[in-house]
Amino acid sequence: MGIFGSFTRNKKENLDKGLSKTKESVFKKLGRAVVGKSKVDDEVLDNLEEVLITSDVGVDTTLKIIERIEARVARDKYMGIDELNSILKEEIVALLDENNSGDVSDFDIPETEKPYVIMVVGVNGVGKTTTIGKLAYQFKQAGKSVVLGASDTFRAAAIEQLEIWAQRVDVPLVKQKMGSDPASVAYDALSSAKAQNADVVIIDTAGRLHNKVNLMNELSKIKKVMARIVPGAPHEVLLILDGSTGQNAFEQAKQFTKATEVTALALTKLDGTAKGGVVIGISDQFKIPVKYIGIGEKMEHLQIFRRREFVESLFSED
Ligand SMILES: Nc1nc2c(ncn2[C@@H]2O[C@H](COP(=O)(O)OP(=O)(O)OP(=O)(O)O)[C@@H](O)[C@H]2O)c(=O)[nH]1
Ligand SMILES: [Mg+2]
Repeated sequence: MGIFGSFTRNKKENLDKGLSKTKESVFKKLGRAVVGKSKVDDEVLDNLEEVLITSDVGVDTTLKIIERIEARVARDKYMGIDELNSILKEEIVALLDENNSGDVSDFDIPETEKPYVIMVVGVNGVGKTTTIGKLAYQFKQAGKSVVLGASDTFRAAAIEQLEIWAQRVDVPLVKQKMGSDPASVAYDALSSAKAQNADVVIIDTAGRLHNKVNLMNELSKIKKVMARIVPGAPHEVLLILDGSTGQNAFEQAKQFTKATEVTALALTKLDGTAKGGVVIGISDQFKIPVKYIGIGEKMEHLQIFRRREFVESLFSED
């Protein structure tokens, strides 16, 4: 197995640990849902529905999952309680596979776009800057050269925070003074990346401006400027959502995707919350793929969202 075996094992351990609060809560509830039962009947299905809804999977996605299990019980005539867990996992993975193409294979970027430009958006405090730092780390590990752009010029602390990440990961940062034009910072960052022949540029943006219209105008202005320097940029607009806010993350995704074009989602802070089920709901309800999940504050605590691994981890006891 060599290093790959232990590498994979570490990732699984990180995932299990990161999801431990959700796992614990889901498992407790599942246990209660089937207590004293030997087969899956209507009462078990009702209880299961409640387990999924109270685990922040969301009503629509929960109903789809229950329908699938019902159909299966009807087809097979009998389903023992001991089979329920593995069938639940199977059906959730199948559901998520339905409206999504394959998982992203790894921290990678298309080689056809150079520099590949990622613009990171989301409301304040969701984990944008932290996710950028973690992404820079992963891309660098994968042998890519990375440039960061501090287009959140709204607060001085925002620029400093990105600067700390740039130093930690050892990648160049392009910044200006607080209060300067975010589009101008993006312009500089892309120009610098081009001049250095860098592989990836990641642009931080402000989550809070005076109001929402201002924010959306700002984002479209940044985009326009980017496309002037690198045709087709931004290649990716990554919306960050705070998973620990459960159904609020859902609402934010709805509002943001209505107001601006988003191409990928990242759900952060899944450690420290029992609301991890929200990833399943969001992955099912939005056409936009969940690409990354944040499971801690450290550099290595960002993972590619892999449906099967995620579901497997969430519904397994250890
Ligand atoms: N536990 C945990 N904390 C996280 C994770 N991601 C981000 N955080 C923490 O969440 C807080 C906010 O993260 P930021 O990266 O500053 O969020 P932001 O969206 O850039 O915030 P603004 O710049 O204020 O809009 C910080 O304390 C981070 O350490 C995560 O996956 N797990
Ligand atoms: Mg920030």
